[in-house]
Amino acid sequence: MSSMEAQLLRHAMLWAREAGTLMKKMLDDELHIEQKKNDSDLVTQADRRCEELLRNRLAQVYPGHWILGEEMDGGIDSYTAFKQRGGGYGWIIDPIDGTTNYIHRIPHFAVSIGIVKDGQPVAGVVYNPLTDELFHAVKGGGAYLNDARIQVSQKERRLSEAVLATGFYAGDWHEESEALPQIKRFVGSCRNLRMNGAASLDLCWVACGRLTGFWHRGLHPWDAAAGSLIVTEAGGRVTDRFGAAFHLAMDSLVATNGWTHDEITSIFLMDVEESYVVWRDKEEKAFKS
Ligand code: 2AM
Ligand code: CA
Ligand code: CA
Ligand code: CA
Repeated sequence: MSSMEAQLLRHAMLWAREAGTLMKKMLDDELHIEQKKNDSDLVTQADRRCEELLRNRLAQVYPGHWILGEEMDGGIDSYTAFKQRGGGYGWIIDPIDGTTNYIHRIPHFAVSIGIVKDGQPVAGVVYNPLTDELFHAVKGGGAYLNDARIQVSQKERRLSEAVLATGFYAGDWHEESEALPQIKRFVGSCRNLRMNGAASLDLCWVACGRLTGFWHRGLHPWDAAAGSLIVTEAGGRVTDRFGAAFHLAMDSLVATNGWTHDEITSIFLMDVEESYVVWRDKEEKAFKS
């Protein structure tokens, strides 16, 4: 680890604890809740205050680094965001990951801070202030939960043994959506399924072996910037849902202990094959008529 990266990590850990303490304290008071797009897409004053805190610390200590944060940059699409920001060091922050849990006072949410250099993740920190669990990783340096080195689970080697987590948006549950048939297939083929409501923590739980794997569609860079590095540094595998190399602007993510990875991506490939068959039959019929 370079001394620069060690210093960035120290700051990320310090500020994650600071933001975590703030969101925990703000839980004691009335939460000021606002709707973003709908009843399932919410933001609180705590989300905004924590992002502000992180942005202020960053502007003071690293004025030359760029920032991408959910509550101030949420409207931009990921490709444009990365293009605009360019190279150098960047900080990708989710002030509260698991806002719905936070609002319902379910003790499962975190602050997530990912650091990238020229587009590549170099360090990541995810902190759950209620359990006081701080996950971190630096590229090439392994992954940690507090002071202990962590590793993905070596026990579950087949999908039938896997405990998987996922998450969906309210908008995913319509008739034509792929979400329902996929859930059905996974429920039928894995040990069991969880929907915990905080993607950054799901990734860390894959990294420390509590979960065998995790998949999600439509995540944003701040959901996965820290957690995806923590998984790979813990010996796990991260790709898109078809098994292609993962990057932060991607529309889908699959993170596993490695052993179960191909079985999981093959479930998504089944959908592609099915839609190919439907398309092919339609073409054939049109050709014959
Ligand atoms: P958030 O709490 O920071 O919004 C839940 O499946 C996971 O998806 C959470 O990590 C949540 O992050 C994220 N997510 C991102 N956009 C979402 C949306 N529009 N609705 C629900 N969850 C969303
Ligand atoms: Ca999030
Ligand atoms: Ca958030
Ligand atoms: Ca949100």
